[in-house]
Amino acid sequence: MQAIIPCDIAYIIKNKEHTVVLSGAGISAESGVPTFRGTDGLWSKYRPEELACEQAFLADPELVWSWYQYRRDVIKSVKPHAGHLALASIESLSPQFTLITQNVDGLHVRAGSRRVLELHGNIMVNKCHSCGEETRDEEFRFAGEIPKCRCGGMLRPGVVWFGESLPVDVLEQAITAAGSCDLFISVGTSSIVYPAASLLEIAHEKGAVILEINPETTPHTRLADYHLSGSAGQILPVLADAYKSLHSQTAGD
Ligand code: BJW
Ligand code: ZN
Repeated sequence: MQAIIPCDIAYIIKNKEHTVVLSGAGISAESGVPTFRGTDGLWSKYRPEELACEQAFLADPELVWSWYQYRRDVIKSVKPHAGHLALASIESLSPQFTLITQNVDGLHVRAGSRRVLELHGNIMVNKCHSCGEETRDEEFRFAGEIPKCRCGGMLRPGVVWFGESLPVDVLEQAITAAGSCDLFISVGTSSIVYPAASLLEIAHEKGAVILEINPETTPHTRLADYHLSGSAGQILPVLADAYKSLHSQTAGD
């Protein structure tokens, strides 16, 4: 592991052909969306494995819907922050850039990122537990009654729960991007949930430079070439500014 500052990283990005970013809940924390494995909040007494799974939904759909409605309300009330915007601006200057997110909050798209792969779905989507039909419904509010599909089945949030497969086409694109990138940036993820966490391993095996941005270490820190310890909202804007200024110097040459 090398000691490094964001300006040095900007040089690294500048010299790379394809940058892949894998983001997790930590990047949305500074917008006000709680992380999964944090310690504050009403829902912290539940581990994500206890609510984000089909067994929990079938055992107590009201409890699971209440959790998702609370999270939908939080997400609707927040905005992307400087870290999300920084990734969108790095993308706009990069030859090839893929943003893979585990987040279901849609904040990267709202920040202007264009090539976004949502590995775990989107929280604003409702999906039928019986027929699988999906509809994006931002107006729906859970108020105690489980919503029903036109087929009569129970509607659930259109996200990927534990034990469920990720959307095949999205996962394939993510694996291809991780296996062909030359720089892989992991930001705001605990790196413990698979198969998302395997993407960094794929990139590492193929020889990509690995950068991790997180105030804490993770099981993947040992694979990282660089670990920037700090928050996404502080580090990414510095990185984007340094990158932009390098870019304009080259453009002016
Ligand atoms: C900051 C910050 C700041 C804070 N700036 N950073 C291989 C090995 C072992 C287990 C498995 C395996 N393969 C599959 C499994 C099982 C399972 C799994 O991974 N379990 C692990 C817990 C061990 N995986 C699955 O079940 C997956 N499906 C699957 O594999 O299908 C195939 C299959 C099918 C059937 C049978 C067997 C296999 C599906 C996983 C779905 C995960 N779903 C969730 C919920 C999504 C919907 C929702 O939002 O409600 O996804 S769980 C939750 O965890 C959510 C997240 O996307 C995901 C990852 O969490 P994330 O983003 O990393 O957040 P945190 O909170 O953990 O970490 C935040 C980080 O930010 C921390 O590090 C902080 O330090 C940092 N931070 N502030 C920067 N300001
Ligand atoms: Zn249905």
